[in-house]
Parts: sequence; structure tokens; C-alpha cells
Amino acid sequence: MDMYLTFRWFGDGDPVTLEQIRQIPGVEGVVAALYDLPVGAVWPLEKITALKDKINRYGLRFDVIESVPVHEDIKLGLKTRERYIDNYCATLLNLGTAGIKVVCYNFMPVFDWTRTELHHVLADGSTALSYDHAVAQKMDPLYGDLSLPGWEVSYAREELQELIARYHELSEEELWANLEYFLRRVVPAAERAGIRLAIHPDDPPWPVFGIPRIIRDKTGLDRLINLVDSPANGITLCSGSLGANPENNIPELIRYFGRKGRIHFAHCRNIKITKDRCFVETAHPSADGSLDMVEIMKAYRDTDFQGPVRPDHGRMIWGEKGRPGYGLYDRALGAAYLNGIRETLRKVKN
Ligand code: DNO
Repeated sequence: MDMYLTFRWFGDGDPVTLEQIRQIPGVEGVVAALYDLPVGAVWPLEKITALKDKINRYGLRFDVIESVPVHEDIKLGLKTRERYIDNYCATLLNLGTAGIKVVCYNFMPVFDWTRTELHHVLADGSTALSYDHAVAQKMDPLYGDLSLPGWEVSYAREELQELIARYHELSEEELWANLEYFLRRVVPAAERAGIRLAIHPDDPPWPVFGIPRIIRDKTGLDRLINLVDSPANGITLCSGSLGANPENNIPELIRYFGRKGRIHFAHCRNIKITKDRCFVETAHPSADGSLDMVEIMKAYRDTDFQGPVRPDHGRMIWGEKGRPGYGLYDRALGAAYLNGIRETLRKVKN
């Protein structure tokens, strides 16, 4: 057994099609979600199986969901969280029944991954997402178009205003307590469903807009897996998210959490750190960014990682128009590159 390559697909509305994905060499599976349900609703079994059947018809595996979003009431610890937690458990059971094995989620308040520029022009004329902390600090999340292409949840302005105000009152420790409360309930449901939960680290790995973010380094990830000590309580090791902080040594994190059997999903992408808390996304190869992808893939091989891995954000190249970060071409190049490393590492033993 070996790790296997997957590709993220945003469903029928995605300009990238399953016909195209199946032609990327080495890609065995698709990572997707149901996009037409409100956050917190139970995912009906029929909808999950319909999606699975569609993907399987293209000869692609479908055993990873990215993501089942966590309702803000859960993150805020409101009384109304009970219903949403029950629904989350019911969704996990339905996903398990449909044969899903891994569920990715995040516990970032309000904003999922955050960038300050969507079309940053690189030296070769391609464009990529980028983040500059000084710019982020001047941004008012209530104004301007702050919705990123990969976000599965976004809010109307009034709702946003209220949420941000509530989170400004919430300490990191309270957010931890709310995460623990959630996990104590959903991990047993995941176990029953035969599912492994895989939290996605905060991206970027530091607080943004004065709102707490807690899953950002080894200490946080270690605390997370110990909140409920079960293999079903695991992580999505995202190299690009954690790697934006040079103190996070990605191969070391992979070895540490991999040996504990808690990495259930691998996101592989590169970024170039330009200065403190500033980075641009780059093509996947090590030479283009700050991360050494061979060392990263070696750490997965050495810890016998057998789970799904996916190329992550790509640049926009060759005139492609589409979702920034989620076009076809550069992600496909990323997949081919990762696959090349994987094959080499399998054949050359050190
Ligand atoms: C960004 C993605 C994230 C991720 C969620 C998981 O491109 O990696 O949006 O899917 O944080 O819940």
C-alpha cells in the first residue's frame, strides 16, 4: 500500500470537469463535498451516494470529503450548538454508510483561508494568491470583497458584523474548550461510522482580523489530538498553511504526527516566504518556494503514510480563467510532480 493521489473538485459548478481530472496521470480519486446545503444541515444519504456514483462512473475513487463545515454556533459555544452537533454526527453516519473514510474540516472562526491578493503576478507572468500581513491588518473584513474561491461558507454583512463582535469577546482558551466539546461528541460518532476526522490547520497560521486561531503549530496540533485520544481524531497536514511560519518544520511534523497515526489527509503545496508573515503561493517544485517537497514526501514514505494526498493551490497559467488557486493546469502539474517524487522514493530507498 502506498499513499494515493487525489484532486479537489467543486462539483457541477466547477469549471474543471471530472473528464479532465481522470486524465491527469496518477490521480486516483476526487475530494469533494455537497455544496448546496446550508451549514449545519444533515447531509442526506441519497445526495452523498449520488455524488459518489457520479465520481465513481469516471473511474475515480471518492472517499474523502473536504469539508463538512462546522457551524459558527459550535465554534462560539452557543446553546444552539446542540442541534448542530447532533446534525454533524448524523452527517458522519450517513457519510460512513456511503463508504466515505476521511472527513476534513476546520475550526477557523468566520474566515477560512485568508489572502490579501488573488492575482499576484509572479516573475514568469503567471498569477497566484498571496498574503501580506501589513495589508491584512489594514483590511476591514466588513467591506470589500472578502470571499475567497475555496470558501464553502460566507456571510451577509450584518451577520458578519455580529459574528466578528462575538469572536472579539472569545479567548483562545474558550475556543479550545468549544473545540473539545465538539470533539467529545463527534469523535465517537466518527468511530461508529468508520470515519477519520482530519482537522485542517489555520491558514495562515496566526490570528487574522483580531479573531483567535488555534491550530497553527506542533503544540496546537498535539493538544488537538490529545483532546480526545482516538485515531478518529486526526489532522490534514497542509504544508502550505503550516509552512507559512518558518518555525513549523513540515517534514518533522509529518514524522511526529505520522508515527502517532494521526495524519489522515495530506495537502501538498509550496509557498515562498518573502518576509515575516508575508508569502506568495508558487508552483509545487521545491526550487520555486520555501518548502522542500522531496523531504516532505520522504517523511510521508518513511512513516508509511497510506492515505490520500492532493496537490493544493496552483497558479493561473496558460491563460486559464477560473477559481484562483483551483485551476486545472498548475494543479495538474503539481500532481505529476508529486507523483514523480513518489515513484522515485518508492524505487530508490533513501
Ligand atoms: C483551501 C483549503 C481550505 C480547506 C478547509 C477545510 O484551499 O485548503 O479551504 O478546504 O479549511 O475545512
